Amino acid sequence: MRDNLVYKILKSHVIEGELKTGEPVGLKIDKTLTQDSTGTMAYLQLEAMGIDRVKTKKSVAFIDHNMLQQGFENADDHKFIQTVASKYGVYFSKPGNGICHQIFLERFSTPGDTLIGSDSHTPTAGGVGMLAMGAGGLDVALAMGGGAYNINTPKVVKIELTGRLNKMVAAKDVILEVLRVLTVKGGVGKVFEYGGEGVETLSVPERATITNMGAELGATTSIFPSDERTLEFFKAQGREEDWIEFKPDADAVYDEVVTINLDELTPLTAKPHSPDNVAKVSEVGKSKVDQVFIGSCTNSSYEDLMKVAKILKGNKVNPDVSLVIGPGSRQVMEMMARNGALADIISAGARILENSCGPCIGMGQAPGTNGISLRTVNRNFYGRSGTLSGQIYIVSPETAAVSAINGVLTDPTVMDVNLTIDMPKKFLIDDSMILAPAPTNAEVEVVRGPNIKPFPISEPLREEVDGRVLIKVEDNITTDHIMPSNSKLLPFRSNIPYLADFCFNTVDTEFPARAKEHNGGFIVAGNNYGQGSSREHAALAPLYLGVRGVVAKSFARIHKANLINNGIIPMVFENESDYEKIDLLDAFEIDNVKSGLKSGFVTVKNLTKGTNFKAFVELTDKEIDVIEIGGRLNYVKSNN
Ligand code: MIC
Ligand code: SF4
Repeated sequence: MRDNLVYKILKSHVIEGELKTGEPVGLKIDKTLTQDSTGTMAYLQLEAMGIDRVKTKKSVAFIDHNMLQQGFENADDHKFIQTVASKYGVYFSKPGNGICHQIFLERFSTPGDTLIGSDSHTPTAGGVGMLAMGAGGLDVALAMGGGAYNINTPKVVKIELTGRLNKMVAAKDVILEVLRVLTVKGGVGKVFEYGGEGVETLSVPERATITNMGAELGATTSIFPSDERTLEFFKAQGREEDWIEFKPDADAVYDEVVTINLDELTPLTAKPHSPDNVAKVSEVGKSKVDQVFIGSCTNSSYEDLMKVAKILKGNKVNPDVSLVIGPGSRQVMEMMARNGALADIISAGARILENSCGPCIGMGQAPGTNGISLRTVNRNFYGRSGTLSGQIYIVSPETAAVSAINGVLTDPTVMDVNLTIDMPKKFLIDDSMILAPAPTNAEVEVVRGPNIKPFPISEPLREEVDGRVLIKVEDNITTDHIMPSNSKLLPFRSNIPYLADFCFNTVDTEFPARAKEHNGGFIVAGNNYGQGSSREHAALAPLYLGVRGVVAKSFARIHKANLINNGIIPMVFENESDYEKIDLLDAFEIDNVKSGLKSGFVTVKNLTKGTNFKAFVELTDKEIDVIEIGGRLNYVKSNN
């Protein structure tokens, strides 16, 4: 049949539309995940949909992001999610059990199935052969309710891995190399399928590091086959019955092929402030390091942290460095506590955090002024660490650990340590922190703290849309720019009126006041607008501030979907040169919008300049209906 892995899953899950590259399809979703910082919204939306119980094979709610309980807000939100999950038939992973993607991989992943999660790193589960995609909370709520998940049929790019990694070169260096070659917008509209003889040299956690950070390419997702190495992992997790062999046809076809020779890779780093700003560690020079963080959903597996423990054993962390370790799950932490590796890490002088996202999302451990921080995370966007002047370099656990000892950024190949890890045949399995839902909906009362405020709902589209240009931003604006997240703001993820006052805060602190003064208006942006996280707050806060449309050179996939779901019109410049001709506070007017949406483009009048320009609106028929009726929730209600 010449099917690659991606088409095998797409063919068995397509329930709307036809599989033709670029064309919209609706997929049946087998499993879903949410985490707490997007989950409160997702479950409020699920409640608003008026269904009784989720209709997926399995849905899981994790608590891993908002872990610093500085006030009542986070603990209240945890309780809300716990009770609402139980009521609707969703499994609940308690705070302390670990990071959603790590636990999902360990305990819930199943090759050949579909997964969507309200977190952009959901593709982690692609490491075992799932088609796993990040989505906005509302899309996840809809999938929990049994609805299709809509994507454009992606191109499938084969990443052919040849050879084998050299010692001290890591899976992280593989994905950094892919990012170097393809950039943060190189994956838009594509799924990356890994193949070739190099695949079998990589363990499941290594594969998961690669699929996790594939999100930074802007890709729909990334996937590995499920083979003997995958079976080893499932056996160790006591889940052999969940494993199937899942391989592409021998003569499978691909839209493109990119070859990466593992033998040739050397340790790499992504310099501030973008994951594709990649250079060889050896060429960056021995910059002095203030902080090292080893953890996050990209690199916090048992295998990663055991390697770190081997490097640290018998050494001390440099006196000028703060080394912070965040294990990915309780399974990882407990196994390392029992085998003594955790003691080696503690003895070296590391600071041990609980099993959660932690510093990756600015939940504590913000570096000092101008601080240089090496991190094994997947994103080093401006301001994300919580310190605007912080300089975050993304590195592998090996580079991080060796540099923590030396006090300067160091190519780890200089150190001679045996990093072979004897992987246990059986992992420590204890699911007592995963709570099963109540048997029926009626048994549970949902507990709602005062921090949970109603979410804004868009209004039906008018014939004419007008307003001022409220902000004009550059290329590659991330959702961390649009709706920053840190320990001060994350507790308000269920309180849009509060959050809205910080919208675009790292770029332009006047934006919220300006938007309110002018009763809303437009955002003008460059390429790849809204890259990064899946947080729909980056659409909800602008919606609350009256934003009616975004005109950009191009959009990132999940953010575009979130704008549409919230009734905000995404428009793409026909001529990119028109971007240059727009200034802050120019008055825009778009007449006959509804017919414009149907014809695929609108004419935007710039009343201030007395000029016009054309913009494409690339929307499916369903998306047009969603915008016309004022967002996806209104659409769902009107179609029930
Ligand atoms: C991230 O890594 O940016 C996050 C925080 O996990 C987000 C989700 C969020 O903003 O809550 C993501 O990746 O989608
Ligand atoms: Fe958590 Fe960071 Fe992973 Fe996002 S990228 S899920 S914040 S660990």
